[in-house]
Amino acid sequence: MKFYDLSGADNKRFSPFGWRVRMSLAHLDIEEHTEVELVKFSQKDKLKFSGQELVPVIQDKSTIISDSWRIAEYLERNYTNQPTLFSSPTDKANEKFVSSWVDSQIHPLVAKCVVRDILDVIDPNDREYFRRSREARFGMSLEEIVTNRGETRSLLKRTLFPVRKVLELNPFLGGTSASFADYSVFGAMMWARITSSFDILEEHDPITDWRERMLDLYDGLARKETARG
Ligand SMILES: N[C@@H](CCC(=O)N[C@@H](CS)C(=O)NCC(=O)O)C(=O)O
Repeated sequence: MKFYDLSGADNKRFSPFGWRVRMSLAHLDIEEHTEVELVKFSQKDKLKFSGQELVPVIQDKSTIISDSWRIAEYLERNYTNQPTLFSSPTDKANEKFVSSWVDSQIHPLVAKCVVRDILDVIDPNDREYFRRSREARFGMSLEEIVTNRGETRSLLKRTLFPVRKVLELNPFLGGTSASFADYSVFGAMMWARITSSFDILEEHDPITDWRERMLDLYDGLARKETARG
């Protein structure tokens, strides 16, 4: 299987959606057996075969799948006898809720904290495209987007309230072990960790302890990826 993941300069893998897939592959114990093809913003030609322009993508023999949710469904269907990423149809429906909530409510706030810093960790050839596309999306300069990121972090803390409530009762969003819901929230944390020295979580937040547990999973897979100090 080949896994196409976004990369910055120095092979930095910071895509939140890429992290969902990477953690799912590790969950199913196939991460180490997967060939990784890194794709920079200016290397979209590498994705032509998939008929679209976004990473992550996986190619498994003749099967080509894009979109982290659809990839996870495929992996669960084909690489395990027993469903574990989404343990039951009810869980799966709830995990779709969580991943969509992260996409719509958490990612915009994380972006408002780190989008300017991303510019520094991507390939110099990608910077003009990144600045232009993100400034068009937000309707202001990258520098303006991240002004007041202290306030954005407070809003993020309030928005993460439901995550905190689950983690007060369970070590993971998946209950006793991590599931796709954990990988969805954690992807956002990795996005910030690799691209920025600004910590998007405040000290003494129980979510920080969960983040440490997630960094330790699968022999410290995520912790091994260099954080931006
Ligand atoms: N819904 C997709 C979203 C994928 C996505 O937005 N990927 C971003 C990287 S995080 C991308 O490829 N961006 C390329 C670009 O902005 O040019 C998923 O869950 O995989």
